[in-house]
Amino acid sequence: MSEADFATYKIIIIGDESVGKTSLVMRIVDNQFSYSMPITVGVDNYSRILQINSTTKLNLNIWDTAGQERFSVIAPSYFRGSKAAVIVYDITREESFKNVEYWAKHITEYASSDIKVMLIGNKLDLEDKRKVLKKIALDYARSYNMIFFETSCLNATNVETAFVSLAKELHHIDRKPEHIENCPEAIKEKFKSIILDHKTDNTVKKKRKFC
Ligand SMILES: Nc1nc2c(ncn2[C@@H]2O[C@H](COP(=O)(O)OP(=O)(O)O)[C@@H](O)[C@H]2O)c(=O)[nH]1
Ligand SMILES: [Mg+2]
Repeated sequence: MSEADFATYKIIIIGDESVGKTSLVMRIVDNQFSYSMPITVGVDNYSRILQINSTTKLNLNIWDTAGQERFSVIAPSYFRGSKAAVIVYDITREESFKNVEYWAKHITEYASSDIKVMLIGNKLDLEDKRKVLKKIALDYARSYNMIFFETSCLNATNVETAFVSLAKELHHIDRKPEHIENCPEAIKEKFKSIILDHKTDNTVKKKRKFC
Protein backbone atom coordinates (compact mmCIF):
# COMPACT_ATOMS: atom_id res chain seq x y z
CA MET A 1 0.00 0.00 0.00
CA SER A 2 1.48 3.38 -0.98
CA GLU A 3 1.86 6.37 1.32
CA ALA A 4 -1.07 8.07 -0.40
CA ASP A 5 -3.30 5.18 0.66
CA PHE A 6 -2.53 5.40 4.36
CA ALA A 7 -2.38 8.44 6.62
CA THR A 8 -2.58 9.12 10.34
CA TYR A 9 -4.54 12.05 11.73
CA LYS A 10 -4.56 13.32 15.30
CA ILE A 11 -8.10 14.17 16.36
CA ILE A 12 -8.84 15.83 19.70
CA ILE A 13 -12.14 15.68 21.57
CA ILE A 14 -13.21 18.66 23.69
CA GLY A 15 -16.35 19.97 25.40
CA ASP A 16 -17.89 20.23 28.87
CA GLU A 17 -17.63 17.50 31.45
CA SER A 18 -20.15 14.62 31.14
CA VAL A 19 -21.33 15.43 27.62
CA GLY A 20 -20.07 12.02 26.48
CA LYS A 21 -16.56 12.62 25.12
CA THR A 22 -15.07 9.44 26.58
CA SER A 23 -18.19 7.52 25.53
CA LEU A 24 -17.76 8.77 21.98
CA VAL A 25 -14.16 7.58 21.92
CA MET A 26 -15.14 4.19 23.38
CA ARG A 27 -17.93 3.80 20.84
CA ILE A 28 -15.75 4.63 17.82
CA VAL A 29 -12.71 2.68 19.01
CA ASP A 30 -14.25 -0.38 20.70
CA ASN A 31 -17.94 -0.16 19.79
CA GLN A 32 -18.74 -0.20 23.51
CA PHE A 33 -20.90 1.85 25.86
CA SER A 34 -21.11 2.02 29.65
CA TYR A 35 -23.12 4.25 32.01
CA SER A 36 -20.10 4.28 34.31
CA MET A 37 -17.29 5.60 32.16
CA PRO A 38 -14.16 6.26 34.18
CA ILE A 39 -13.80 10.03 34.69
CA THR A 40 -10.07 9.86 34.16
CA VAL A 41 -8.69 7.19 31.94
CA GLY A 42 -5.08 6.15 32.16
CA VAL A 43 -4.36 6.13 28.47
CA ASP A 44 -5.61 9.23 26.73
CA ASN A 45 -5.20 8.47 23.08
CA TYR A 46 -6.63 5.68 21.00
CA SER A 47 -6.48 4.54 17.41
CA ARG A 48 -9.09 3.40 14.98
CA ILE A 49 -8.30 2.45 11.41
CA LEU A 50 -11.06 3.43 8.98
CA GLN A 51 -11.30 2.17 5.42
CA ILE A 52 -12.80 5.15 3.60
CA ASN A 53 -12.81 3.64 0.12
CA SER A 54 -11.52 0.54 -1.64
CA THR A 55 -7.92 1.75 -1.67
CA THR A 56 -7.61 4.12 1.29
CA LYS A 57 -7.20 3.37 4.98
CA LEU A 58 -6.87 6.15 7.54
CA ASN A 59 -5.60 5.86 11.08
CA LEU A 60 -7.57 8.13 13.40
CA ASN A 61 -5.48 8.84 16.47
CA ILE A 62 -8.18 10.10 18.84
CA TRP A 63 -7.26 12.05 21.99
CA ASP A 64 -9.51 12.22 25.04
CA THR A 65 -9.06 14.98 27.64
CA ALA A 66 -8.53 12.58 30.57
CA GLY A 67 -10.63 14.85 32.79
CA GLN A 68 -8.75 18.13 32.17
CA GLU A 69 -12.00 19.81 31.06
CA ARG A 70 -13.30 19.70 34.67
CA PHE A 71 -11.12 22.72 35.32
CA SER A 72 -12.24 24.39 32.07
CA VAL A 73 -8.63 24.48 31.00
CA ILE A 74 -6.93 22.13 28.60
CA ALA A 75 -3.16 22.04 28.24
CA PRO A 76 -1.99 23.67 25.00
CA SER A 77 0.08 20.55 24.25
CA TYR A 78 -3.19 18.65 23.79
CA PHE A 79 -3.87 20.67 20.64
CA ARG A 80 -0.39 20.28 19.16
CA GLY A 81 -0.31 18.47 15.83
CA SER A 82 -4.08 17.98 15.71
CA LYS A 83 -5.70 17.91 12.29
CA ALA A 84 -9.25 17.96 13.62
CA ALA A 85 -11.13 18.88 16.77
CA VAL A 86 -14.47 17.44 17.81
CA ILE A 87 -16.49 19.72 20.10
CA VAL A 88 -19.16 17.77 21.95
CA TYR A 89 -22.23 19.10 23.77
CA ASP A 90 -25.19 17.31 25.37
CA ILE A 91 -28.53 18.01 23.62
CA THR A 92 -30.26 17.84 27.04
CA ARG A 93 -28.02 20.51 28.65
CA GLU A 94 -28.23 24.01 27.19
CA GLU A 95 -25.21 25.18 29.15
CA SER A 96 -23.03 22.62 27.39
CA PHE A 97 -24.10 24.07 24.03
CA LYS A 98 -23.47 27.66 25.17
CA ASN A 99 -19.96 26.59 26.13
CA VAL A 100 -19.22 25.39 22.59
CA GLU A 101 -18.13 28.97 21.88
CA TYR A 102 -15.69 28.79 24.77
CA TRP A 103 -14.15 25.55 23.46
CA ALA A 104 -14.02 26.92 19.92
CA LYS A 105 -11.95 29.82 21.26
CA HIS A 106 -9.48 27.32 22.71
CA ILE A 107 -9.11 25.85 19.24
CA THR A 108 -8.52 29.28 17.71
CA GLU A 109 -5.94 30.02 20.36
CA TYR A 110 -3.97 26.80 20.50
CA ALA A 111 -4.57 24.78 17.34
CA SER A 112 -3.25 25.21 13.84
CA SER A 113 -5.32 27.60 11.70
CA ASP A 114 -6.15 24.87 9.15
CA ILE A 115 -7.76 22.56 11.72
CA LYS A 116 -11.08 20.97 10.74
CA VAL A 117 -13.80 21.17 13.39
CA MET A 118 -16.76 18.86 13.91
CA LEU A 119 -19.61 19.79 16.28
CA ILE A 120 -21.45 16.87 17.90
CA GLY A 121 -24.73 17.09 19.81
CA ASN A 122 -24.69 13.89 21.86
CA LYS A 123 -27.31 11.87 23.81
CA LEU A 124 -29.79 11.85 20.94
CA ASP A 125 -31.54 8.87 22.58
CA LEU A 126 -32.78 11.36 25.25
CA GLU A 127 -34.96 13.20 22.71
CA ASP A 128 -37.75 13.70 25.28
CA LYS A 129 -35.31 15.72 27.43
CA ARG A 130 -33.92 17.78 24.55
CA LYS A 131 -33.05 21.43 25.40
CA VAL A 132 -30.97 22.36 22.34
CA LEU A 133 -32.88 22.58 19.07
CA LYS A 134 -31.17 20.86 16.16
CA LYS A 135 -31.74 23.85 13.88
CA ILE A 136 -29.97 26.26 16.24
CA ALA A 137 -26.92 23.98 16.46
CA LEU A 138 -26.96 23.33 12.73
CA ASP A 139 -27.03 27.06 11.93
CA TYR A 140 -24.22 27.67 14.37
CA ALA A 141 -22.10 24.88 12.84
CA ARG A 142 -22.74 26.17 9.32
CA SER A 143 -21.73 29.69 10.22
CA TYR A 144 -18.34 28.42 11.37
CA ASN A 145 -17.96 25.87 8.57
CA MET A 146 -18.03 22.99 11.04
CA ILE A 147 -19.20 19.47 10.24
CA PHE A 148 -22.31 18.75 12.33
CA PHE A 149 -23.97 15.59 13.62
CA GLU A 150 -26.25 14.59 16.46
CA THR A 151 -25.23 11.25 17.94
CA SER A 152 -26.08 8.72 20.59
CA CYS A 153 -23.23 6.77 22.12
CA LEU A 154 -25.83 4.65 23.91
CA ASN A 155 -27.35 3.19 20.75
CA ALA A 156 -24.49 4.14 18.39
CA THR A 157 -26.60 6.43 16.18
CA ASN A 158 -24.43 8.45 13.77
CA VAL A 159 -21.14 7.87 15.61
CA GLU A 160 -19.52 5.89 12.81
CA THR A 161 -21.08 8.15 10.14
CA ALA A 162 -19.73 11.28 11.83
CA PHE A 163 -16.16 9.99 12.06
CA VAL A 164 -16.20 8.61 8.53
CA SER A 165 -17.33 12.05 7.27
CA LEU A 166 -14.57 13.73 9.23
CA ALA A 167 -11.97 11.24 7.98
CA LYS A 168 -13.05 11.75 4.37
CA GLU A 169 -12.88 15.51 4.78
CA LEU A 170 -9.38 15.31 6.27
CA HIS A 171 -8.27 13.08 3.44
CA HIS A 172 -9.65 15.52 0.85
CA ILE A 173 -7.92 18.46 2.52
CA ASP A 174 -4.69 16.47 2.54
CA ARG A 175 -4.90 15.75 -1.15
CA LYS A 176 -6.00 19.24 -2.09
CA PRO A 177 -3.66 20.66 -4.74
CA GLU A 178 -1.63 23.59 -3.43
CA HIS A 179 -3.01 25.99 -6.01
CA ILE A 180 -6.63 24.96 -5.77
CA GLU A 181 -7.76 28.51 -6.56
CA ASN A 182 -6.30 28.15 -10.05
CA CYS A 183 -7.94 24.80 -10.69
CA PRO A 184 -10.86 24.30 -13.04
CA GLU A 185 -14.31 24.51 -11.41
CA ALA A 186 -14.79 20.76 -11.63
CA ILE A 187 -11.75 20.14 -9.45
CA LYS A 188 -12.67 22.83 -6.95
CA GLU A 189 -16.07 21.20 -6.65
CA LYS A 190 -14.44 17.88 -5.79
CA PHE A 191 -12.65 19.36 -2.82
CA LYS A 192 -15.53 21.45 -1.58
CA SER A 193 -16.43 21.03 2.10
CA ILE A 194 -18.78 18.12 2.71
CA ILE A 195 -20.35 19.56 5.83
CA LEU A 196 -23.94 18.80 6.66
CA ASP A 197 -24.82 17.73 3.15
CA HIS A 198 -25.77 21.35 2.62
CA LYS A 199 -24.00 24.22 0.99
CA THR A 200 -22.14 26.46 3.42
CA ASP A 201 -24.17 29.56 4.15
CA ASN A 202 -21.79 32.41 3.39
CA THR A 203 -24.32 35.03 4.36
CA VAL A 204 -23.59 34.52 8.06
CA LYS A 205 -20.34 36.24 8.94
CA LYS A 206 -18.53 35.32 12.13
CA LYS A 207 -15.07 36.12 13.45
CA ARG A 208 -13.30 32.88 12.61
CA LYS A 209 -14.27 30.11 10.25
CA PHE A 210 -12.68 26.75 10.54
CA CYS A 211 -11.38 25.01 7.45
N1 LIG B 1 -28.24 8.37 27.49
C1 LIG B 1 -26.98 8.59 27.09
N2 LIG B 1 -26.01 8.68 28.00
C2 LIG B 1 -24.75 8.93 27.55
C3 LIG B 1 -24.45 9.05 26.16
N3 LIG B 1 -23.12 9.30 26.05
C4 LIG B 1 -22.63 9.29 27.28
N4 LIG B 1 -23.59 9.07 28.20
C5 LIG B 1 -23.44 8.99 29.65
O1 LIG B 1 -23.09 10.29 30.14
C6 LIG B 1 -22.19 10.19 31.22
C7 LIG B 1 -20.93 10.99 30.92
O2 LIG B 1 -20.26 10.37 29.82
P1 LIG B 1 -18.67 10.51 29.62
O3 LIG B 1 -18.35 9.79 28.39
O4 LIG B 1 -17.93 10.13 30.86
O5 LIG B 1 -18.55 12.09 29.43
P2 LIG B 1 -17.25 13.02 29.38
O6 LIG B 1 -17.07 13.59 30.76
O7 LIG B 1 -17.59 14.10 28.41
O8 LIG B 1 -16.10 12.17 28.95
C8 LIG B 1 -21.91 8.70 31.43
O9 LIG B 1 -22.78 8.21 32.45
C9 LIG B 1 -22.28 8.09 30.09
O10 LIG B 1 -22.67 6.75 30.19
C10 LIG B 1 -25.53 8.92 25.22
O11 LIG B 1 -25.38 9.03 23.99
N5 LIG B 1 -26.77 8.70 25.74
MG1 LIG C 1 -14.21 11.80 29.90
